[in-house]
Amino acid sequence: MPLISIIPNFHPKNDARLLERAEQLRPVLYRQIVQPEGGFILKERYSPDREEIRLQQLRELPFTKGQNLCLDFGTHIVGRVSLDFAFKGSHPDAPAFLKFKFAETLDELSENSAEYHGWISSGWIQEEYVHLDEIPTHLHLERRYAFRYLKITVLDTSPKYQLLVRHAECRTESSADWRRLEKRSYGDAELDRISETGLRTLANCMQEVYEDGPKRDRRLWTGDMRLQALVNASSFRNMDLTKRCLYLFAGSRFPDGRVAACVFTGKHTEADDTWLFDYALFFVDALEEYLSETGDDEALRDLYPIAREQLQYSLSLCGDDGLLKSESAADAFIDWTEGLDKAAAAQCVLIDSLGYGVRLAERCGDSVSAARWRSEQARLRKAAVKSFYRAEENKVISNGQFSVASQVWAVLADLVEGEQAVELMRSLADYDGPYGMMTPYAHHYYLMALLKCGLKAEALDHIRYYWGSMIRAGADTFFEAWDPKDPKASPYGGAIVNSCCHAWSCTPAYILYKYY
Ligand code: RAM
Repeated sequence: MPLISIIPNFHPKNDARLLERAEQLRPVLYRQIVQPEGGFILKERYSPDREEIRLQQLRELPFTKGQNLCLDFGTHIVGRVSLDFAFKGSHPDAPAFLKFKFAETLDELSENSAEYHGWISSGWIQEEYVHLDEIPTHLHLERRYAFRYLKITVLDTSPKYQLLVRHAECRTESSADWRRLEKRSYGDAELDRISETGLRTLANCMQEVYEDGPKRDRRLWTGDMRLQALVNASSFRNMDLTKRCLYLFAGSRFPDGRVAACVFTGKHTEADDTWLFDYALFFVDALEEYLSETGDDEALRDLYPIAREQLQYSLSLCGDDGLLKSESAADAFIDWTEGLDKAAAAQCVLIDSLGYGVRLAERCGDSVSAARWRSEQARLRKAAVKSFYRAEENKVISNGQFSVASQVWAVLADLVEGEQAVELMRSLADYDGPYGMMTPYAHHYYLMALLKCGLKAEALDHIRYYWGSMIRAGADTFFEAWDPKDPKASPYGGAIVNSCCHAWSCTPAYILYKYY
């Protein structure tokens, strides 16, 4: 179901002091020059059939109308591309007219953008049309791309000349400093590869903020940021980036103080007019997780009041029966699974966040809030058990619906505990019914629930099965949405707009490091 929120005359509440602090924390971007490692020619426009070419030959290879050249940069990168072109034959008497297509994966390379009719903007598809008026020429593309492959299609030259691609390079950008990373090995090639791929995914999303994906949406979402911050704390340790993102969320909010689901951070910082029930609460969790790593007093002082507001607001959406009202539960994200009933999971996110809130309040010496949230947590949990948990079947049912997300969040929020929780999580291992998980984001919380139950071997198997299958499908970085049984699945109505380097999928790098 599309997630589109448009609030007429929306004016976010900006706090100049907090935004100034975020500005001071703007990170340095590390850059590297990367050149293609190989090249090939796609035999047909949208087919994966290809003819390899040797890079040494490339400089002298003439291209003419209708031909294409695909450059392979060896792995997923994020940066700005420059190319040098020359010609063969008579002096060019007409511009060279080119189409550039940047693709994160081979599958994306052979997709036809004209066939995309989904609900998310096709503007995200990384394609450009370029005229070269003077040849030889040096072309620098100012736009930043996320890609491994660059396909250049020669739409036209003229009968008098052919085009030569003399040189191509990408100047990469990331705020992750690889030199800070200690070498890690799990003594197992597959796990090492999964960990490295997770770290590359995170690094390529670490720009001036934690972007959800450097291809799309290229912005800061709370749900993604929380997971990125966890992985970063266990790897690159750019703690100022986490702090900056927390300040950005705090610095531009809904007029009533709610933390927006995402923030635009271009020239001006501006909260998006999208609010998601669970995402606002992840601000609370992420703040507590950041403080437990840093003990940063300034951040605690500045941001605790905002975290408190989020919890108070969410509690105000619960009825006297201790249940979150249905319209508020529907405002939660949870996962892209079509038709998912979110009542149980959303309530559990709140129960879980109240625990983070209690720890924050204790850090601040706010014993009144700590006591209130402890008792609210118990009240909401009791109501949730009564309403959603079927003890005789050991299942959580949300408005008549069984879903993996409801079970996972029920375990994370201690609705189901001990042996029951273990049994419930074990029963999900082979689950293949409706309302399963659609994204690595949901699979992350599934892993956390397994680990909470002490099911370490099962969590490891799942990492190998799920994240391993992305690698087996050719991933250099982990994808936004992935179903091993349906590789073309997309929440947007077309895989061409899926992001194949998506921050919320990088967490095995953290889980392996922390638990194994
Ligand atoms: C998409 C992005 C982002 C996610 C939101 C809810 O637009 O994939 O990562 O957080 O949805």
